[in-house]
Amino acid sequence: MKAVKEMTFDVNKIREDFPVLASTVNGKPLVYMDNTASSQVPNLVIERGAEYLKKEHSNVHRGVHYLSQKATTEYEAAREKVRRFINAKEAKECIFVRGTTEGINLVANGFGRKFLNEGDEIIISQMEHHSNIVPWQMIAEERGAKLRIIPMNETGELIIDEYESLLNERTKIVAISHVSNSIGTINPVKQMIETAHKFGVPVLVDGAQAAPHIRIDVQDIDADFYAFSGHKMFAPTGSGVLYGKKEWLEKMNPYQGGGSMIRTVTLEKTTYAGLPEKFEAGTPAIAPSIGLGAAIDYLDSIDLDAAFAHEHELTEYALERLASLDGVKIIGTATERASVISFTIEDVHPHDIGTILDQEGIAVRAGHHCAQPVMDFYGVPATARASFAFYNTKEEVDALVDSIQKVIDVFA
Ligand code: 7TS
Repeated sequence: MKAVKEMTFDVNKIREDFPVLASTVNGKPLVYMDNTASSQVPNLVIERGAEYLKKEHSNVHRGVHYLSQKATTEYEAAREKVRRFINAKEAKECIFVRGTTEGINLVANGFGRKFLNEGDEIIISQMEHHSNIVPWQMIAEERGAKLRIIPMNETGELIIDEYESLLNERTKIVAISHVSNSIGTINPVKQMIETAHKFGVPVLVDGAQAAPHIRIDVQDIDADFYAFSGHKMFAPTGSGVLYGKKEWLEKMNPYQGGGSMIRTVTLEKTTYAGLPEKFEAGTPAIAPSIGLGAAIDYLDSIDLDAAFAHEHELTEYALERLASLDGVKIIGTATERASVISFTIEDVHPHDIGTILDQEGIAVRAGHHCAQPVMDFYGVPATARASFAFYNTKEEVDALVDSIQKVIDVFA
């Protein structure tokens, strides 16, 4: 009989896995609520990184000696963990990159230089992070293509009817976020992909904010490309993945040229290696990628569904408590949302909110969150943003709300 995983989630026990959470900042216990920017790292990942550097470090895919083979085995084992984590068909469809930004640039260049021509159209949305806007603007300019934008409504949801009317025979690719980093909206990507496929158009999903908060199944949503960052899902910086369907990756141009991505090189001509090497020029981020594999091991070791349910509860609780404060406005009120809450306080600059909260030991981000078009849409220069991971607690939300009340009092 298959063992049924017991549903248990003890947040205090989980917190013991993340050493930084026990620290103090400005004499107060650290309340870390900037998980959208970067999440914290559990002991298992820290220890795996140290073990690799102490005992296994070498370059990959090039040595016959023991250490190089060991590093290669571990690096490729991490790729297999990624495959399982996102349910890709084959590990070679999972390209290790430095993060979401590099993954999207890889597709914009590798796909764009091959398939985009004068007059072609690329569809993105109004709520994208700059890293899912700028690479498309750059390649559109280079290839004479045009960007078309899916608008959103006041609650921060994409207007799906408008999306459907943008798709046509000139559309060559759609690039949309799974979860918005600035307002937390979860977009109906499965439905949007199905619609694009009716036009034969491939879809890239920016999963930077989905990978740490919802279960990813690239085959179920039928994504053609899916990019995410390790450092937002409990792994070190410098790790990330671009998933691509084999059929597309094989047809695309390489993004960068160099060692490891070749089959043969003469001074006149180069032929390229197969997947995934074709897209991993030079020495890859070996230690961070192995760290990402360890982060997946960690997520496998906890009750992830219960962890996500805990995050959801925290978000609902925080939204309810924040709504009771005078002068606080929540920016983005989509029904389907992840644990990201953007807000403003009347007559207080978000940077002042961030600074005062920091004095209380509370880490939030203040700024435009690399989503200036979203700020423009709401007519604000910036917001303060609290974003939770499963290690945050209700008591921390209370501390956040109490400190926001202090901000309001200071500026009253
Ligand atoms: N896409 C989304 C939706 C993101 O939230 C981010 C980073 C990126 C792409 C880029 O990821 P990177 O790992 O390549 O930098 N978002 C944020 C944020 O919200 N605050 O700091 C970084």
